[in-house]
Amino acid sequence: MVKPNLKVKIGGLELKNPVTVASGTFGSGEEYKKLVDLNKLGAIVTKSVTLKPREGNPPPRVVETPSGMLNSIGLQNDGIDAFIKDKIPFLNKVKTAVIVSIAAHRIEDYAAIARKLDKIKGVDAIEINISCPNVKGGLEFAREPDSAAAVVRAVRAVSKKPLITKLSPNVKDITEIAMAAEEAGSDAVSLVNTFTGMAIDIGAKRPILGNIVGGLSGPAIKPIALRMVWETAKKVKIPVIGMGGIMDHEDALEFIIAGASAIQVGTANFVNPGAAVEIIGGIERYMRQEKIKNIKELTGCLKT
Ligand code: RRO
Repeated sequence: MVKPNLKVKIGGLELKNPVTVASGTFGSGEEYKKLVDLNKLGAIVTKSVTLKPREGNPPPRVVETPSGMLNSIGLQNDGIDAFIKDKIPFLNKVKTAVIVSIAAHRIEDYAAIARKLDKIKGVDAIEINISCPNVKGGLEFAREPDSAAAVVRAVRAVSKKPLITKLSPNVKDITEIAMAAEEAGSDAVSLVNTFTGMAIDIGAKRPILGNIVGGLSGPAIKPIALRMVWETAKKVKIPVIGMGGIMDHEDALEFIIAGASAIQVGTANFVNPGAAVEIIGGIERYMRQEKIKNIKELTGCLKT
């Protein structure tokens, strides 16, 4: 059998395969260059960047739970100008799509960051993070269709890059937010960001995280994320990028069969930096076994 075709399209952007690494779990890629052949990845999604530098939340910022991980990083980053100066030169050398995640508290700040990125060669798409659970107001734009749409419209007005809107699971109906993002001009939606949760040190009778609450990711959230991806993919015409506890190629295939055009590997990178590359190999093996020539045949092929 000829090599299966794993190429997928996200708006105008073609990815060599559907396996990408999730924002906040892979730095800006350079940190992983000695561990992983970055050129094999479908895309690198960088840690969310804000207009001005941010120190992030007080430690501890990460805690392991029996089936997942809680984080409360609090959007630590050096700000967009330092990102462009320090990170883009390396990212320009990688033969992988680069998706820059952006976050803000004000609509005009989202637009200001996107305007700066619009001029930068080597930024292939923007992921609009409206769903950070760990900073005050970080989730505000993700909660209502109108506010999500307002952010997307403001970014769309200043950017020609493909736009992906990253959605929160901490909402009443994620499909409504996805449809609003589509209507406002988003080229894709990615879901889900982390679920708000907490952990307590029973000896000290204190929260373990410095910020008390954090975002839960990992295998614990996979069935819920999968259900949300399935529901969303039925409601929008734009590509859905699925994530939430994908640890191996079988998890990735579940998301693709549920309706995801591409997937993001997040928490698994902390356990095994090679996870995403292994997942690409696993998907290819499955396609050969099942005699599937094109990954597009798999997206949303769920029989119900
Ligand atoms: O930085 C964080 O604490 C963080 C962000 Br921006 C996000 O979108 N999701 C998450 O779990 N943590």
